[in-house]
Amino acid sequence: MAGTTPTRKARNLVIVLGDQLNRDSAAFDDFDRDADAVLMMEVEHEATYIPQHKLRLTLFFSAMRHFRDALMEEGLRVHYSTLEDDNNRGSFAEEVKRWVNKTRPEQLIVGQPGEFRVQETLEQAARDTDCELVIREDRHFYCDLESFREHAGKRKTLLLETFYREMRRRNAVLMDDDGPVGGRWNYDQDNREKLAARDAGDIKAPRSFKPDDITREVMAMVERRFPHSPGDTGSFDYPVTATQAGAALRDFIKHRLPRFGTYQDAMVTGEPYLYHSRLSSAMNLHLLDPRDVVNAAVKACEDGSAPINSVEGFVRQILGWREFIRGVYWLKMPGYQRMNAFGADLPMPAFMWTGETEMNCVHNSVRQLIEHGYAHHIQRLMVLGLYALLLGVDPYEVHRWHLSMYVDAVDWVSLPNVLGMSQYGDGGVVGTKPYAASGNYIHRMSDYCGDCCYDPKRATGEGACPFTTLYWDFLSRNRQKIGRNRRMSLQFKNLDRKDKQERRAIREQAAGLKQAATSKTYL
Ligand code: FAD
Ligand code: DLZ
Ligand code: SF4
Repeated sequence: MAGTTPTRKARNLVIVLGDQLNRDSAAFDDFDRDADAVLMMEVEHEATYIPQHKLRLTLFFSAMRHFRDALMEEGLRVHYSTLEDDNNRGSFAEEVKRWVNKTRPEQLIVGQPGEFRVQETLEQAARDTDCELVIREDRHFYCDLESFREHAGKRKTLLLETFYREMRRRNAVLMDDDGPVGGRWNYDQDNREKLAARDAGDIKAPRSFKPDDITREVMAMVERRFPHSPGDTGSFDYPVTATQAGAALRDFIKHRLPRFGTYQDAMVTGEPYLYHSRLSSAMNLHLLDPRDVVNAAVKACEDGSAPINSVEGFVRQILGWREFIRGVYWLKMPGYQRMNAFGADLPMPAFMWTGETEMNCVHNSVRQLIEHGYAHHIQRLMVLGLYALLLGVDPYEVHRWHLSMYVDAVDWVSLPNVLGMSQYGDGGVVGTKPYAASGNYIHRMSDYCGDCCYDPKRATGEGACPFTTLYWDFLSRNRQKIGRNRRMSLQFKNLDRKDKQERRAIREQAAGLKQAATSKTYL
């Protein structure tokens, strides 16, 4: 099936955005097949306002087209603008106006968009066309925005742990009466093992989905229209339908969940996924309901096929972090995107787009990102994010780079994770301290340093690890801002052990690194 339903007047025009591909969305409540129509728009602007990874473009367009076909098979009236339609005006604003003029609806209805910018655009388009826009709560998430606001309103500072326990109680997840299953709320202490490369090779990789005709058509279109975008469509194997997403979930629960917890922080050269789920893009496009994911993990714990440290660690990511991050986004936008606690202003180095650097950890992580549009949490936080933080890159630029490079990035989830958690640009809204560390952390959790020309222990001189140099420089530079944070006292005590001469040498070496790293930029 393809294309779009013949145009006639609609009562309600229900807008479905590229990350809203769930049929049980509130936008479809009281949908009347005889009177209402769906509008889906592929638009050039969303693919070009920042450069976008070819895998990300393929994922969105292919999943949208599959969802369109499923709706049409059900008999719903769907107006679908493909990127290559001659009449396509190229942006949400202009396409909404065009379709409102054609169908003359009484109301536009949309689920809560995943991006503040898009919400504002739709509101403006509605005003311009004099058509009422109804924005419905996004039921995909466990926590509605009002409940998060209430949670935040009762507290001076936000803390993931407090929110997460509230969510566990409220949703009766991993609870025995009023206490946590297993007697502990948190198994993080058990979840920090390093993994040897020889053991990583045996882990079953996530389910791979062979592109069908629709996906292949999209891949060709992406290569044709966006030849200069990062990456290559050839390696595309992500789930693009709810059925495929369900299969990916079952595969994870069976093969990787049992050891997810123990090795969740490990990094191994050439092994992008390890025990991770690779479910983020399916969830973020709403092909997969987080409740189904959490319930499947809890069931694995109940039937003894996965231990509590793994199941709790995994549930914490979804019921805790994912919901918390979304809550912060809508609580703090639009001001949040301008926050920059350290006043960091450097551009993103070119090698963060190409991987052309001698830092083996960065090289490997970026090459993997180019190949799969994916890096796992610790690569994001403690390699790529850490490098940008220590160097002093503008946190909003890091977020924009992140949106460009990752298949699972949508504004609501990328911004608080990148600008907040990894760059501490929000001054401590998401995290309680900056995730600042030297090359020694990477050495402890990966095999990258063994093949690197730098020495993670050395901060100065030839062969010094740039992470280690920049780490000490970062602490010295930002002492005024974070020196009193009690959770960082040990780090500052260690800095104080360095004499004046050493500190000067660090400062000079760091200045050289910054100069070299930013002398070439990509954009
Ligand atoms: P797993 O390790 O298997 O985790 C399971 C699920 O938990 C993920 O699929 C995801 O849905 C959820 N999750 C875990 N941590 C977080 C978190 N901090 N915030 C939200 N959800 C979380 N996740 C995104 O989905 N999109 C992003 O754009 C994104 N940007 C990030 C940027 C940085 C700097 C960091 C540190 C984290 C970011 N995350 C983001 C969170 C996390 O890294 C990814 O969700 C995860 O790596 C995706 O791989 P996975 O599905 O294999 O996850
Ligand atoms: C990421 C993306 C891309 C590349 N293209 C489209 C598109 O053509 N149409 C669409 O509806 N959504 C697209 N998206 C997702 C949007 O950029 C944005 O993240 C969501 O609309 C937010 O809800
Ligand atoms: Fe990365 Fe430094 Fe280790 Fe090299 S030595 S891999 S740059 S942490």
